[in-house]
Amino acid sequence: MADNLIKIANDLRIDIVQMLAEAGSGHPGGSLSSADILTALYFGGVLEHDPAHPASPERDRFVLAKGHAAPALYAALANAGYFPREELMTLRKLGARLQGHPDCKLVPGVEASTGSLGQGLSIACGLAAGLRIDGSDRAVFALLGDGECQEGQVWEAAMFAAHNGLDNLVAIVDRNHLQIDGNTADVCDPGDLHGKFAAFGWDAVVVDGHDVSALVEVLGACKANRSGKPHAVIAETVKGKGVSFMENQAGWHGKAPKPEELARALQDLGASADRILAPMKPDAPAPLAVQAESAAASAAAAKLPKFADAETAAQKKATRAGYGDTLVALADEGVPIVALDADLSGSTTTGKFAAAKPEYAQRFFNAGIAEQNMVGVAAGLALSGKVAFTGSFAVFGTGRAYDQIRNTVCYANLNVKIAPTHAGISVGPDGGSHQMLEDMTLMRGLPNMRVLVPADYEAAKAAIRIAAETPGPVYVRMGRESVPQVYASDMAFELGRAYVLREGSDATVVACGLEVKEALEAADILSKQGISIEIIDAFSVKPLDSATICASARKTGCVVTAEEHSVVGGLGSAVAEALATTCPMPIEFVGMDDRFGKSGAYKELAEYFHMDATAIVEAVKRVIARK
Ligand SMILES: Cc1ncc(C[n+]2csc(CCOP(=O)(O)OP(=O)(O)O)c2C)c(N)n1
Ligand SMILES: [Mg+2]
Repeated sequence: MADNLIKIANDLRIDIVQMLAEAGSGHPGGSLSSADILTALYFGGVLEHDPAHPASPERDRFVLAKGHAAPALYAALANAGYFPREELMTLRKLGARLQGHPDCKLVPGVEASTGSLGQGLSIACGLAAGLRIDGSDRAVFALLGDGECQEGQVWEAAMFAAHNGLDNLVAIVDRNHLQIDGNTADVCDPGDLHGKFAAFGWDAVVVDGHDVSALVEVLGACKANRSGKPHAVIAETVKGKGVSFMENQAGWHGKAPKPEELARALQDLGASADRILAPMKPDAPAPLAVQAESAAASAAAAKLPKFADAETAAQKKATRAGYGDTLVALADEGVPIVALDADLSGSTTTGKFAAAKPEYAQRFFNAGIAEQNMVGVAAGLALSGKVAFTGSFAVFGTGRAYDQIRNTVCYANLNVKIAPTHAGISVGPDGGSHQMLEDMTLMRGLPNMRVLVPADYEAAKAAIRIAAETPGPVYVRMGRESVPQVYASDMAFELGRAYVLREGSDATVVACGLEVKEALEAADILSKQGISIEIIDAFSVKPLDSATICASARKTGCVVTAEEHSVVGGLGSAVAEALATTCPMPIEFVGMDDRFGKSGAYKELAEYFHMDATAIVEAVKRVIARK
């Protein structure tokens, strides 16, 4: 068997250099260093897998955290039979499934989309936790680079795995001692990785990463050992292994061989004629589909909102108050909810989910103060079929974890719900560091992400429910402040809808979140002055209900937007984009004027920063004057 595995590893290397030469770009060094590890996993009997059934629940999972080594993974998958080997020659070309970094939406056998280093171990943690929830004894393997171990998120994940006793998880580090800028020891020494993983509570072992038999034995033993600790395998390797002029050369990290270099590489690897791949063109890429969010919204029948009665309206409640309870209700109905938090579960109310039932406690994960890992773990849980909600304050839940939300969640269109609380200036005395005013900008810019901004408690509960029922990523923006209730408990909310709360003729005010109550107050003030405004609650900021907004704008001839958020990139921008392309007209923006917040009470801040009803009144007068 050992000879056969050695031949397979060599075959993978032959494929790697050919695909990279054909692509004209990519990463040979770290692909070649990991070829023996992948051989042990896929061909040495370590991974339980079936190329004919890549989604079989009976499979072990493998996450290529060092996603730039995609050529090695693709070569392993193709040679194992997941797709035709000839397709390897389409790598990195327009129309190809084989993207420069692994894409789990496109390629059978690829478990997770990776490429932004430091995130794969978190995803693997989520997968391992998901298997445990499902009562499966399958294992999860992740392959990391040694330079990658400089990412703090790796150690967040290491702490999480040990804390949760994920003994079905095996992290393999491709310890080739090189990264882009040179030796890992010179760039920023990751040091004794064996000692570090051991200190984090892992079972750690060092192995020769080019001895396939030893790898099979060690990896198999890790998989079998369920002693309560996760497993780290530090595989000592040589970057560029197998191609003489690439070995131990940092310069060959991310450079494709030229034709004469390919010939030398193939000679080094003793490639026989039958292993040579012919150039192949991918199919033409599918034509771009129109991103028809607003079209979908316009198709929805106009419905009148159901309002709270006066008594209910007077009972103020925070939008966040219904979050945890709604998660419990959804789980009770059989939705496979998992909830995660980052040490704020009391404030966000996700703790209510954990406390509701012992089995929900098993489906709740406190990542500690580690938002990046929290989002990565949520992604892994989503990949194992769960509907994953993450809680934190908006500033940390979006800002600290933006790259994780972008590259791990949205890129793969995973069923992760980013539902933080304490957005905007209503956080009050905590001050500018905690007053998140750019989250809508960040979230609405992300492909696949939907953005819901509830105006009250009922709308927030509905938003959580819609998020759970909508496949893919959804952002729900909740606040800390208690606000009057606008809606009745039987109001039916929909994704992509805005609601006309007051009809009027002189100006349209489009508000969201806490600004809805300010807009309602402004309407009362203005009506006493003989000015009639139409108020729209833009519950769904993305997709935006541009049909409802434009219809109102055409009627009144001018628009004010109001948001407890920066005027850069949030609701105002979304409405301006919609109006500019369909019915250009005067528009004024109420919101934070491109600056940070300050400590103070919410009411004081709303007045100071011109985000209160008075500010809306003034903006309405300005915009009417411009008609
Ligand atoms: C978050 C992030 N930062 C930077 C990069 C760019 N990058 C790609 S590969 C690489 C070096 C990786 O070195 P290592 O983890 O040691 O991988 P290997 O040596 O196995 O190729 C860097 C910095 C990235 N992909 N992700
Ligand atoms: Mg390295």
